[in-house]
Amino acid sequence: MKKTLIIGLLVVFVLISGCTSTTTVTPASTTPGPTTPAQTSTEQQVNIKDFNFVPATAEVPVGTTVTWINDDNVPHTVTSVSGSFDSGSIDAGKTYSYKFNQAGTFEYSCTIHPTMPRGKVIVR
Ligand SMILES: [Cu+2]
Repeated sequence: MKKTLIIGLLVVFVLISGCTSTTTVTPASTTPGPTTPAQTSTEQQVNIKDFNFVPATAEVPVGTTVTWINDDNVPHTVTSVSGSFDSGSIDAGKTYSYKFNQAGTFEYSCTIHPTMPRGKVIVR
């Protein structure tokens, strides 16, 4: 009587330990995957407010889409000094987006208001 109980307990114990051991034997693939900075599509917002580009200088990673939002009640333009992009007239409340696929420093101005301080996008 007592022997069978002990055997039964042993069986149960073996079963439990067997179960736990199988669950813990999960192939631990601890090979640290190479952190490849894949082409991330980030976004940056620049507001045009009170005849200013805010922020005046935006630093972004390559592949970033910059969206300018005209918060003034007059039209503005976002015109690259080097000629790589030109929004044309952005009406009040409207936006213009441009994706920067190359590293570099891109200065831009508003052709409607030449006295407006220039803006700059630094792509890294
Ligand atoms: Cu303007």
